[in-house]
Amino acid sequence: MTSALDTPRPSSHSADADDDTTLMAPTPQRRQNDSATFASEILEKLTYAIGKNPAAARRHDWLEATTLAVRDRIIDHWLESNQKTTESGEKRVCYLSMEFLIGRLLRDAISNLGLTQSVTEALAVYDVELDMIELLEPDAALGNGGLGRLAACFMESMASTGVPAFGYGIRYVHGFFRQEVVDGEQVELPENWLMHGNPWEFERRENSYEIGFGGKVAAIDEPGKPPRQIWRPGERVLAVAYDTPIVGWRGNHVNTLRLWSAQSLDPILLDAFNSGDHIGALREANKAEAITRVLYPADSHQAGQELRLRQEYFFSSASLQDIIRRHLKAYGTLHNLSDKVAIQLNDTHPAVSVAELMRLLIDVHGFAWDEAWTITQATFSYTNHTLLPEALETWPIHLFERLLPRQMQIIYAINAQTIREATQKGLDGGKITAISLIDENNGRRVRMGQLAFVGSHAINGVSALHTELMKETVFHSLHELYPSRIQNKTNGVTPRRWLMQANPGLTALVTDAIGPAFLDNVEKLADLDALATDAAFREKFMAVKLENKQRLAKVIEERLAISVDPGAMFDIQVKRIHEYKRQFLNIIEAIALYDQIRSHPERNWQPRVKIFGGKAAPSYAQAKEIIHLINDVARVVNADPSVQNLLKVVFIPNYNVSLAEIIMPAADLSEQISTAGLEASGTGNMKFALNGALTIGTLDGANVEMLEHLGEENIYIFGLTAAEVAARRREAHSGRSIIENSRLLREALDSIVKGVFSPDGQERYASLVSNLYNNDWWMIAADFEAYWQTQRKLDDLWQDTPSWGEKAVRNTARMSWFSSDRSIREYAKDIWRAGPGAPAS
Ligand code: 26W
Repeated sequence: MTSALDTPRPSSHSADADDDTTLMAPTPQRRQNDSATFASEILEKLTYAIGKNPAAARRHDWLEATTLAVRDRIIDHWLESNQKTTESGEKRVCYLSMEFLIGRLLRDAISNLGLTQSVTEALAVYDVELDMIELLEPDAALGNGGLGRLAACFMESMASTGVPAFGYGIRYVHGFFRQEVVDGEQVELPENWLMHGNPWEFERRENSYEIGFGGKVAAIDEPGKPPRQIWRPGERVLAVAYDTPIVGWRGNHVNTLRLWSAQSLDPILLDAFNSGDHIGALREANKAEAITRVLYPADSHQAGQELRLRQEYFFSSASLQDIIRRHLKAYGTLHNLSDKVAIQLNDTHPAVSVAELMRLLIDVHGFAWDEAWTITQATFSYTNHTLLPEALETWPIHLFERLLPRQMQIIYAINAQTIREATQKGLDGGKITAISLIDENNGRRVRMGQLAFVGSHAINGVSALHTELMKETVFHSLHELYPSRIQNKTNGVTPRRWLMQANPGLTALVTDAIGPAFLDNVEKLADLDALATDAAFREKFMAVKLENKQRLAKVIEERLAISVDPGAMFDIQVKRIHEYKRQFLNIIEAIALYDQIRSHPERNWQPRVKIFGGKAAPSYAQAKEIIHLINDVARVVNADPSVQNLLKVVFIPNYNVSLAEIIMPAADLSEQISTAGLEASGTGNMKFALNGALTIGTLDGANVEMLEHLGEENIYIFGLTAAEVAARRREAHSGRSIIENSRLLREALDSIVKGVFSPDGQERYASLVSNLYNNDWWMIAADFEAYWQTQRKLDDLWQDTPSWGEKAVRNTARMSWFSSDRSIREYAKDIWRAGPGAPAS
């Protein structure tokens, strides 16, 4: 165990056992990968690791035996990767993220190691199907949505592109809640991914660190030495590391996802226990362990709870102590830290790291302020994922001071230094208020965005539009002060998981058509463009789509007992439920369509299945009402024989990574309809289009760049621009006159208010609807007409099968730029200066 709380440590080599030594095998043995070897190894694992023979084995035992056999291969590659990085002294990237939404790992590992065929054949020997057992693996839901999934795609891409990296996060006992729909409403149930153990993780007790909270700061004035501050925490908990290997494409490189678990320091030695108060002692242990018990289920609203701040500091401090220990062991000094380590802050959740690294450098390792600051800024960079004011983290000063008194002092000092610099550069009072790390207007709060910004050498947005808006809005004044710091890094998704694994049918077809080069270089997908006008190819492409739709239709039938026609257009919106994402706009359009089909049955309507999925934050009342409305509408529409073959509405409960893997390949139409200026990037938009769905979307987030890459004839853009939304908001826009002038919209809203979909609850949606009349903050009324018209254009296109098919093929062909490999290469080159091709340091 290492303590960096109050004992100044000499800059010397540590004797701790650690990952580098445990993972330093002489020459790892290479196992055979043929199916016979696999079959015998799976049998051996079943027998000796699980203690069963094939006759007694349940499906879950086969899953575990298979996982262990595959894991052995990964460990071989893992050892090699670690050894290579340690020996070469290459720079490492440390990706600090509160969330890693990794989903299931078995298919990912098997596919990246090229073992799919061997493992399938090996299991067949025992009459076991890989496709069946892999479904039993829990979906690791250590994240809410886009930010967490991006971290998972980035980990996979760093391994695939050979960037040596650690992902650092929290090992939540309970991940994101499981959603059920009962009587149309969301019900939240606890998630229990560790229930059957977790064969992917390795506990590393030797990598444990003490994390302090509370207490006091003492000034120490020793003769002949400069006075210094020492933090004496009132509480300490232990952070224990759990490592999961992350395998890159073809197993060329394996990185580590290191998640921290909180444990009480030593419950047995607690005074309470000694005095016989066992319950009291357990209370202490419980309090410590509560830190990593559950993921906060909020993706756009700051919870503001003390426990959340504890989580943030806990994993930040543990990660930094770990980084420092490894660095000291290799180099014996921290002066060159930023040459060897790049730390990426995934949003502001780990932003307290800026103050914590300063504390460790100054108080523990004896650095002077100026050098500590230079090292800190050169080491950190920060990604912003949202401009929503309610999502920008701030903490009340009194809470921060009580929990982290020394870090608070350091933040004040950073603030004073920043304001000095701004004043010297001639910034006026208003601008100084804007850059201040302390918000003086709302009961004095620490602004984590400002802290992350000033502590970093590079700050990035996640799409071109979002980055420009960052410069104009939240970070306007900081951008003026440090004009070269903000840069754009448009998001991406890993083609391994989101094309090759999720869509084996399309992968086989593409391999057949253009050869396998795209597997290693996704940009080769562009070769498909030439086939978009080839009728035979298009038909095969749409036949694969149909199979994927049949697979989804089966899931819908099994889970919801709703039968949908795979020949209908699958129009899908899956993502967190939020007002700005405008699922409400989508369901109003469904209602208007329902009305129109019934009043004009003679028109040439095209059959559609409107599919929704997503979770609402448990405390977000409006989002939950929207889920309720979708389910209410679904019940009425699906039971109405007059629209039977033309319209179905489906809400699939418990949207998660595993469901996404079934849904993305099965979409004809992808709904990306956020109020312009509010979706930082979106990554679902990329997964859908890569799998050949057309997009209906606003000029928001990465949709803007998708338009550039796809060409305007291959994407359906509608609605107000970000600038127009901002202008309307300044003019105190309301929806009333728009609604009064649009019969379609008015009638749809009237039917909601009249209780057509909620005969048992007439008032249920009154406020949802009156918000549109009185305010229309999210521009739903404002964009409705354009949305409706664009949907009808898509109806027309649907009838023209060759044209639809051509556009679908072009979507797959032209989406390769949105690979997270491309994002990672840009980060590596422009921000981290790490990875293949980086200058040696
Ligand atoms: C403090 C509460 C909280 C928690 C999480 C506020 C905000 C967040 C995240 C920033 C929410 C999030 O997941 N943002 C999404 O990040 C994706 C990856 O960059 C983007 O593609 C999405 O547009 C963005 O909404």
